[in-house]
Amino acid sequence: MDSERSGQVFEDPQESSDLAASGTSPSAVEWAVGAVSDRLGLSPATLRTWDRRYGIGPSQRTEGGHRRYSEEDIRRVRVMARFTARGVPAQSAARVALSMDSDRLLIETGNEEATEVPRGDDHGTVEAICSAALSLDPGMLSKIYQRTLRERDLVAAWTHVFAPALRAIGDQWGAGSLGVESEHLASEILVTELRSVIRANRPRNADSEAILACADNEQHYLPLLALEAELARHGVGALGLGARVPTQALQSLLLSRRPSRLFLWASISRAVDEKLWEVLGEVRWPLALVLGGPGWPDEPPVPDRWVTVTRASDLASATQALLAPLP
Ligand code: B12
Repeated sequence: MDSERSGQVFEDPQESSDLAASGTSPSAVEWAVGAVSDRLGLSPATLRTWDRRYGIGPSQRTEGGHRRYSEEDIRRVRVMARFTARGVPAQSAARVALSMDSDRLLIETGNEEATEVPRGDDHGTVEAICSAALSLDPGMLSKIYQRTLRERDLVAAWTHVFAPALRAIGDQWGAGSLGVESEHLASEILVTELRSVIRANRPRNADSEAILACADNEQHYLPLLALEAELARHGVGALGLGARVPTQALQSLLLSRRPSRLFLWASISRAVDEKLWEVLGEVRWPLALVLGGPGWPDEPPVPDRWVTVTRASDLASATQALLAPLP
């Protein structure tokens, strides 16, 4: 573990920006090298080199000698990074950055700070997603989703961040405080990110043994994608059919492929007497059916001779049910 990442380092972005905005002494805020590296996208090695060679570094150190950056130190590093990125030699860039006083640094870096991905706990990340959706900011949404996927495993990212954010967005839409365009944007960008997890992990030679589909007329398919991505991470390929799979199409597919596992998602309430149950009655081979989503009836009328039904309450249990050996 990088010792400079450890210790009691203040990392509350809300509080830090409040302090910065109110002009409170920047020495109150301390960031370790790793945290500065995450915030600015610069490697820890570069940060250390700039400190050692050019004096562009932290104004404080811990008793153990570890670097601790203040918000003002970070602004100076931003200026240095901007000049060097434009090809200005490091020595000259450092001279300019060091010549700037607090006010000048604030003016120079204000815009960049505004586009920084906010940091925080899961709750803070959910709020950041909602606020990026509200301000229709696709770049910020991608950054937040990507960072979450980098820092958490997929099940944790979905369960603790993405699903709560989707629910919060749904609630805000229901209350009229967020437009449907924000809901579309937040889900479209998440679709892109989940698809890239699927692409990066898709097993090369695995047969697509499981079929994943949304019920007829069901447009909500993000949970399906999350499941496909998680199965791919386990090296299991699946045939992900996405939204609104007509019951008739599902029927032909079932009869022609005779899959051993089928996952069906429904967010919107289904009728107890719909054709799907009849179709499942035609199954004449062992089929593990996993139902996910709040739309299914409590006791679906599935004939139990060949079809075993499991209700999955979350991504982890759906994955488990589809990975379990067949009875
Ligand atoms: C994104 C979204 C959309 C997008 C979907 C985009 C996409 N690519 O999927 C779009 C804009 C297309 C859309 C359309 C509609 N939507 Co919509 N949508 C949502 C939203 C915000 C997120 C959906 C989602 O992915 N949820 C995933 C998880 C977060 O859902 P969950 O139900 O909370 O999950 C629970 C469990 O199922 C489980 N769980 C969570 N994740 C997983 C994963 C797996 C694998 C498993 C097994 C379980 C599981 O844990 C949760 C705890 O109970 C929800 C809000 C919400 N609360 O879900 C509304 C919501 C589902 N939509 C709603 C509605 C009404 C609609 C529309 C009818 C609106 C309209 N008038 O046009 C349409 C069309 C619906 C249709 N015919 O399918 C309502 C549904 C109300 C209802 N039950 O009838 C909701 C709840 C919004 C609301 N607050 O009213 N929507």
